[in-house]
Amino acid sequence: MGLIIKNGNIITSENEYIADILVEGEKIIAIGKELDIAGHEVVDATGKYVFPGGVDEHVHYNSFNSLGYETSHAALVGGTTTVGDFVVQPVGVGLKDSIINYKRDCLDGVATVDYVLHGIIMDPCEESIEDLVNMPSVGVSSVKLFMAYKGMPYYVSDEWIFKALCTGKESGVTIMVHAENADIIDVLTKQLIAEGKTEPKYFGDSRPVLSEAEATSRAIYMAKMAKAPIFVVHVTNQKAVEVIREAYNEGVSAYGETCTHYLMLNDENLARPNFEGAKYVCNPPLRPQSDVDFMWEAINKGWITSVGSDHCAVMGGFAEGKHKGINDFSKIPPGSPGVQERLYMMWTYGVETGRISRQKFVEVCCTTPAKICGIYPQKGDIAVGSDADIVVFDQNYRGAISIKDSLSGSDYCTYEGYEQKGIAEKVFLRGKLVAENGKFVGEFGEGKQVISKPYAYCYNKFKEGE
Ligand code: DUC
Ligand code: ZN
Ligand code: ZN
Repeated sequence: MGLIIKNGNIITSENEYIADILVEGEKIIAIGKELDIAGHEVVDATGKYVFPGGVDEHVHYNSFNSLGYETSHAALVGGTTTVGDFVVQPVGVGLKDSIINYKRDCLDGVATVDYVLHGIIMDPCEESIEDLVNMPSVGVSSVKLFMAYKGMPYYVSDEWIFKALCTGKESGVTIMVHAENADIIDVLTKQLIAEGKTEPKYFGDSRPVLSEAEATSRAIYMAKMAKAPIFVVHVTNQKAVEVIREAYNEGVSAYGETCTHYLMLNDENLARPNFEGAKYVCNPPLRPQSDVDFMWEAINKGWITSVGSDHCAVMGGFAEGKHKGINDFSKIPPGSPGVQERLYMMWTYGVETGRISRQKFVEVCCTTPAKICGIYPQKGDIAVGSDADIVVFDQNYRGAISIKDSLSGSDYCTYEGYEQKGIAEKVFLRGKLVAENGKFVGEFGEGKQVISKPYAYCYNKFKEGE
């Protein structure tokens, strides 16, 4: 017996049409009008939208002091069926081994959502660079390097970024960068703290727009010299987007993502009273409203390819985690939960306000992230042969984001009180119903690794092996 999702208004990144979807096992096996329902379970989606399960290419579990996969059902409840998680490389452990160990220790039997993994180079040395070519053998074809965090384990110098770009392209590994100028941030942070400006409202001043634009430009020049593609994660502002856009127009394979909070929240949140600003400390920081407005234009015009959540539910939440920085904003653990709310914010404040079309919503939240992660068309599309990751969306639901509905494990919601128009009425992961109207109804620990194919989206301008 299969499953038929009947008569829904199917939205893909390119199309919208009413049809039935036939699922057998874990896959979509047919799409058409008036499919024969005999012998199948039927879900009536008449009057509802139906779109691919969200692909959130940018989340953190078990890194940056964040909670782990025991909270990953939050993604499913929010309509996201696949996440892209960044795997920390402990010093002294090979890059490939860091993936094998992480899977064994943190994922197998714990993950409830499907996941694709990105490496992080944290032990910059020749062995780590050489190991890049082995990453596809463990299903990983993207690796992040941090230009920020002077004096901290995440930081890598330009030498290693350039080498990673040169070697990564030999095996089709996409190099991702966190682009902020570490030295400038270090100087400004020390100055501000020395002046007694220790509250969260000064956090943004320590990491200015230009420190991001400069690092973005430097990273892209390195990619150009290496003749390699580059993907800039969590782009926040107009200047950085312009750097990417100009390079792309000149023929460089430079791409960027932004994140939900850079579309939803501005820097005024950092000045909230009673240390509440700490909830909004993330790297890079929230920007002025003019940049927020520009980022909507950037996704609409295709200058920015995708929208991740940068979900990072800091251990201890606001009460204990964020309060580590009560006397010094630079000690506030960065990051906020957002995987559960990403699609709702993008729909409510993007589609419902007319800022983006429904197709664009699917493109930036599902399809392009899957392409960037090398997991398309298995994920990110409603198509015959794709995994049956499907959201039946009731666009008439009206509510508000509240911590009482949150499954993130944190004690606060980044978007507390924001309107929510529409709800994932039913969420299917590989053909199994896992969430219904804000409730998790699946089995814990059934998430699977999605194997990432090398030479993914960012290599589109390249030919394999060149
Ligand atoms: N970068 C991220 O992508 N997430 C958390 C903090 C950071 O620096
Ligand atoms: Zn980052
Ligand atoms: Zn992140």
